[in-house]
Parts: sequence; C-alpha cells; structure tokens
Amino acid sequence: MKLGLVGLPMCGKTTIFNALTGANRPTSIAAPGKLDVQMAVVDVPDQRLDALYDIYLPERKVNAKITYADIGGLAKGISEGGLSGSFRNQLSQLDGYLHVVRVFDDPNVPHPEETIDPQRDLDILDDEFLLTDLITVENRIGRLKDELSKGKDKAANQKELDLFERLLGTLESEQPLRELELSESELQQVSGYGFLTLKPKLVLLNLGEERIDPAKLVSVTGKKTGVLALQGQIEAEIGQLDPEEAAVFLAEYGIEEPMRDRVIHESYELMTIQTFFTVGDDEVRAWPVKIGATAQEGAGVIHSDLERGFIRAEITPWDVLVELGGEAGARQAGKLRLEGKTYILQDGDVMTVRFNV
Ligand SMILES: Nc1nc2c(ncn2[C@@H]2O[C@H](COP(=O)(O)OP(=O)(O)OP(=O)(O)O)[C@@H](O)[C@H]2O)c(=O)[nH]1
Ligand SMILES: [Mg+2]
Repeated sequence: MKLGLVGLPMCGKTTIFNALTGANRPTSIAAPGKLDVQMAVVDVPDQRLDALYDIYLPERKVNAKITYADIGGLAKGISEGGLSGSFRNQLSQLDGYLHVVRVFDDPNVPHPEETIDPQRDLDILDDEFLLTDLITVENRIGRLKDELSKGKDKAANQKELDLFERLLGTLESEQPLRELELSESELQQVSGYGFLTLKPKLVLLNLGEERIDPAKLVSVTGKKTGVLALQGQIEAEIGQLDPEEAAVFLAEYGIEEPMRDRVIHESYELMTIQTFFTVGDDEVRAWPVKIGATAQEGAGVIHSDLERGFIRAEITPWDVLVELGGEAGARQAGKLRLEGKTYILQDGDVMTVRFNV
C-alpha cells in the first residue's frame, strides 16, 4: 500500500513523514510547482503476527508494508490546465492520500495564504485535484465523441461515453469521483486514468502544540474520506527517541496511540483492507487483502500460481492457532477448517493454500 503526503507548502508534510517513518529528513522549503518526492517503507506493526512468530519461531517474520511518499511542490494555482505530467504520474500511482492541513500558528513559519484557515487550505488542493480530473474527463469525452462520429466501435464507445458523462456530471457539481457509485467493471474501466478524486483521502490536521477537536476546524464528509488530528512536530521529535523514552513523552502529552499506529489503522479502514496470515517454519507473514475477498483472491495476493491452481484452503483464526500451539494442535482439535474458493476471508485468518499448477 502506497500513501502520499500532500498539502500546501509549509503545512508540515515532511515533519509528519519523519514522524511516520522515523526518518530524519530536513524540513526545507520545497519550491512550489517543482515536484519533490521522498519515499520510505515501514512495517505495519501487528501483535497477532508477533504471537504467531513466538509459536513457530521461524527464520523470518514479515510484516505487511506501507510506503509513504512525501510529495512536495503542490501549491495553489499549479493545475491550470490540469496538473502537469510529473505530478499526475506520481499522484496517480498512490493508493490514497494523506492530506496534511496546517493548523499550527508560528510567526517563524510563513504560510502561503498568510493566515491560518484549515478549511480554506483543504479546499484549495481539493479544487486543484478536481480540476485535474475534470480536464482528463473532458479530454476523454472529446475523443470518444470524435470516434463515435467516425462510426468506430459504436457500442463500446457509447458505453464508455455514458460512463464518462456521469463522471463529468459529478465533477461539474464539485463532487469528488469517490462520491459516485461505480460497479466493479466501471472501476476497472476508469482505473487506467488514475483519477485523483477517486482515491481515498485521509485529512491530517497538523495541530502543533495545541489540542483541538477536528470537528471545530474542518468539515470532512463523504465516502472514503477521514480525518485525524495530530501534533506533527511533537510526534516527530518523540519518534527520534528510543521506545522507553518515547512512551514517557507520549504519556506526558496525553497521546494515547502514536501517530504511526493511528494513521495505519485509519488508512486500512478507509481502504477497506484487512489482514490474513501465513505460517510455517521458514516464515510467518501478514498479508493485506480487501475486505470481502475470497480465499482464492487472497491466494492471489501471495502468488498468481496459488490463485490459478487453487484447490482449497486450510483456515484457522490466528488466536485459535496460538492457543492450540500451531497447525498440528489445531488439526487435532478439529479447528483447522477446509474451505473452498468462494470462502470469504476474515480478518486474522491464518491460511494455508493447497494448490496444483
Ligand atoms: N510550531 C510548529 N512548527 C511546525 C509544526 N510542524 C511543522 N512545523 C515547522 O513548519 C515548517 C515547515 O514544516 P515542513 O514539515 O517542512 O512542511 P512541508 O509541508 O514539508 O513544507 P514544504 O516541503 O516546504 O512544502 C518547519 O520549519 C517545521 O519545523 C508544528 O506542529 N508546530
Ligand atoms: Mg517538505
């Protein structure tokens, strides 16, 4: 899963990137309009995986991973005529956005809009994204009409045109594309366009030293959209400490769950992702999978051969497996279930795929 930190200049993207990844990237001023990207991969902490590891004691423990991208250079007005290719390429590769909005007030840190106004700032970038999608949709509609007038691929082109007219209607009424109800096949059809307003969005309010109720600052509603209030600078500093010291400071500031964990939890929820596990003497591993995925689709997350040659899956909930000391114990106790292709995976399932290719 790849998540990108976006926001207006000087809102605290790099500070939050450091807090999320433990990096120590200098907070310097990125030139507005000039794309600047830094990435880091982090493990998704998971106590269930740790418990499975303690039973199997395999060579490797492989956590699920998240890639964070600190994306500098976005600013008001840079998407006239649509965001430029390099920005769009970068942004369309993301699975979701972490939209950082500045709340902290500090006379030493200039603000591109001079004053502190979280809702205004949030809307500025949202508008840029919306405009970028609008231009893509308009261009595509123009091309489809052109093809249709030449009598090419009539049925297919008309169907696509109908779909794109719906996208246009949504964008023209200033709604992000994530608001639109799209079927699996429609989503498939638009997936190649990398629409920015179709991606899940988690708003990160960078509060600074104060603690304020997010509802007092911005109104964030709609599908696949969430909001978290964070103390960027404080957490970035705590992130540089060793775990014991960090725990003391977190308690002192009354931060119950560190930003790293909160952002991951919320992102999994927004993207409707859950976790299943595989176990063995060589490795125990956590795999992210869409909620609602079947056992066969889950097998495909591991390897396409496993999906293709899927015969059945042996399934045990992780806590049952831990309690019974592993698969042998679970089998003896009759707790290792055999499931077919269409079984819907549950969060925390341990799966062994039987397959034949
Ligand atoms: N007082 C205060 N300053 C902060 C906070 N978070 C970030 N800053 C400061 O604000 C300035 C900008 O922070 P960055 O993290 O570099 O912001 P950015 O969004 O990455 O900025 P660009 O990459 O230039 O667009 C830096 O000097 C930070 O130290 C905060 O919570 N409180
Ligand atoms: Mg930065």
